[in-house]
Amino acid sequence: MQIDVLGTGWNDEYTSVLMLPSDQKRVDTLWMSEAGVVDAFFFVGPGPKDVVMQYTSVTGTPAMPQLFAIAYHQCRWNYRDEEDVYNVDAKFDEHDIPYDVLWLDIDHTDGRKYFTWDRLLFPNPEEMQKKLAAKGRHMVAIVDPHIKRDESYFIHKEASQKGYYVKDATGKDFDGWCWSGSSSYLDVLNPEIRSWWAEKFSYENYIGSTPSLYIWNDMNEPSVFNGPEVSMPRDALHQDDVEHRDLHNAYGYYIHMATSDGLVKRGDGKDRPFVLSRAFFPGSQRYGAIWTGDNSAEWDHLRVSVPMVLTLGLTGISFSGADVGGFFGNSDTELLVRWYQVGAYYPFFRAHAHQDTRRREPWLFGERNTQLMRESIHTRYMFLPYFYTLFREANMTGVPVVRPLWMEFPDDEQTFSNDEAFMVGNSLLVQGIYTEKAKHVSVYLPGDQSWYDIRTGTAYGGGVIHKLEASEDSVPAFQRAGTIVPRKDRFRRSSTQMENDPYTLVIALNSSQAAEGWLYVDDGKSFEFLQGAYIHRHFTYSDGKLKSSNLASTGVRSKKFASECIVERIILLGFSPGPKKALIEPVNEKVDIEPGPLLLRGGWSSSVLTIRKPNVRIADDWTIKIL
Ligand code: NBV
Repeated sequence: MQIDVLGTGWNDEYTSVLMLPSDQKRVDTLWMSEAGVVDAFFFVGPGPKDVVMQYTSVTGTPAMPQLFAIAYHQCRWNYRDEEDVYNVDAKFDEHDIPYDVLWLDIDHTDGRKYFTWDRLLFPNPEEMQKKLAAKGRHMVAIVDPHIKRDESYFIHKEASQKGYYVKDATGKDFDGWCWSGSSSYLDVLNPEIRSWWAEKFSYENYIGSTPSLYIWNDMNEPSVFNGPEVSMPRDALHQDDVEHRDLHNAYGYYIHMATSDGLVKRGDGKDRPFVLSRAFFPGSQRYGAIWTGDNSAEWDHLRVSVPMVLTLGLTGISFSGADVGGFFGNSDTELLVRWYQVGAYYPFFRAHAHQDTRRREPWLFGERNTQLMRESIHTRYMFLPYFYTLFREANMTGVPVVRPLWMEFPDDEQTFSNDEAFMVGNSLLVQGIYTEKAKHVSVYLPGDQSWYDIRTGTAYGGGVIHKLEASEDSVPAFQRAGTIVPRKDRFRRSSTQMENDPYTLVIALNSSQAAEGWLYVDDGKSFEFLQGAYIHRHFTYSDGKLKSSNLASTGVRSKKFASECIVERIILLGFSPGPKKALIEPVNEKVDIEPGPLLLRGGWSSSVLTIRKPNVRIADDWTIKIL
């Protein structure tokens, strides 16, 4: 097996590690590096979470994204023109499907000169972004790093005059072929050139951009169609005559860094950036999200997306996802639906498709399939408070948002080779369905505690493989006993419109009749959380009492975040015999506990109990006694 340790896509193996087969308990490896000095760090754990924490203490923890960025993204190469954008946007509303971001691929530009617009197709880009922003929606435009060699293009003119391009071995500006035709590449190894690039994202420089526009860096390996291994020649020269072979794998990282800095600096510099990148390097997690590149509409590509996303998480890159639906080829409807069902749990949830594929927005496959895709997207929106809390955990500790089962159950050997199921945080287990017309699906539920089906509330034993009927409605997902998961159950057009909505807490008891969970909330947008403007709660259930206590630092907090949001519903799983009343303290009010549905639009179940309208504020300390 050959592992491309620092590979950034394509076939570029600049450092390879060969794992040599061995029957013994030890593993031998052979390390080969094309150039440079190998820095080896050993992270001793002992647990898998400790290793990731130690690794990200060296390379950096993931940036905290804006809330919108972890909601659903709709992409396609290409949304053709403004009319297309408005139609797609309107259809989401018509079909009652939330989405947060609409993406523009390379053909929105004037001749693939990035930072420009094709004014015939997009005559009023600012107005277009503002119209979507009025519904709390955002847009993302692609900005690739190859610069068209066209004297009338302001980026090229300035870059060539300033001598900012990577040089070929003879010292001339390197000229390679990419989407824009004859192109040159900025020498982003040089900090001066990175800040020049960052400046290009200011509203004055990027004409037609507004505060709701964010960025996608593609082709940043960098891709050079006529170069060796579709990249830059190894003897191309960067600043101080550093050869490309010495930094190839970091090229994409530097572009990502400079783009992300540009978005921080534009305007009043208050908002967190969002930049998606295809190429990455250790540390890329500090600059934004990564996707797994050009996959295909095939069942195996759906299957492999899960270990790919899990592996990225283990390398500190927790904000990642695969193209939902598969980039190349036409997805059959069942595959597309299953992909939405799994993709709804990727940290980065975006549908994307190649320009040669048939259109595949969620309403194009008949009412039943629209409903199934809508439900998957709704599931993601429902769990947004939980996801956001996990993103903050990743931001503070490096522990990824989605985790292999063995990260949560390191003592359970049965989890070691299972990469078809995964954990979202410590509380949810998701099992993908990766075959056509599956009648059954086997799910291994680790540990010795129960698991509750997130749709029905049915309890399943831990430490057992369960053979379940495969439902077309969803992939199997379970809440682990002993956890409390925060949700928001009202569906709006976009995540930003859910800001003031009330919460639901789902408490799943373990065999000691206890559970705990967390909720992190801030303005979802700015950097003020770094100065203390956030709410961080710890929910515990034990001795018949649910308590909400403050986790936020009690030290000096120069900024505050206030929220009037309340908890509108508490769902109890694993309570038997069923209690009838609850006492809310400190207000001393008694409320009823009734049987009820686990999901707002789901079936009714007598094993699920609900405290309706406890109306406690998420910002406050309170206790609810189950009587
Ligand atoms: O910009 C066009 C595509 C993009 O849609 C895709 O997501 C990238 O991975 N891009 C690659 C270049 C074309 C690939 C065939």
